[in-house]
Amino acid sequence: MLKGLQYLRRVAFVSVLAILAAPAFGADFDGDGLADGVDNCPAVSNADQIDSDGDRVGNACDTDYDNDGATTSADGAIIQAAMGTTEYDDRYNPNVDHDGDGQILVSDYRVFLSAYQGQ
Ligand SMILES: [Ca+2]
Ligand SMILES: [Ca+2]
Ligand SMILES: [Ca+2]
Ligand SMILES: [Ca+2]
Repeated sequence: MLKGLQYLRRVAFVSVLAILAAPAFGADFDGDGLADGVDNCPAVSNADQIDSDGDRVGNACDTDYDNDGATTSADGAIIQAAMGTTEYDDRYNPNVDHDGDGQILVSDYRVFLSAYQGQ
């Protein structure tokens, strides 16, 4: 009886190892279940992969709101214009809602700031 249980445990353990080691799955740096190669934010956990402006960079890490290739003060102006809004407001901008909670708050602004100051 105990032997059978140990066997099952071993099989389960080996299966998990096989899944983790399978090259097809690749590395998943942020642990959101999507391999880095297919993850639109490889360094930020965003299992939903929402990309509202369609530039293939997920909202969770896309701070280039005007899509000019860099995070600049122009992008800062875009998120500032939407600060404090919710998805029911006209000024709400889904592109700057990094956590996708339907509100543009300081938490979203921090994502912009860290990208802006980090360059
Ligand atoms: Ca990932
Ligand atoms: Ca995007
Ligand atoms: Ca920009
Ligand atoms: Ca938000």
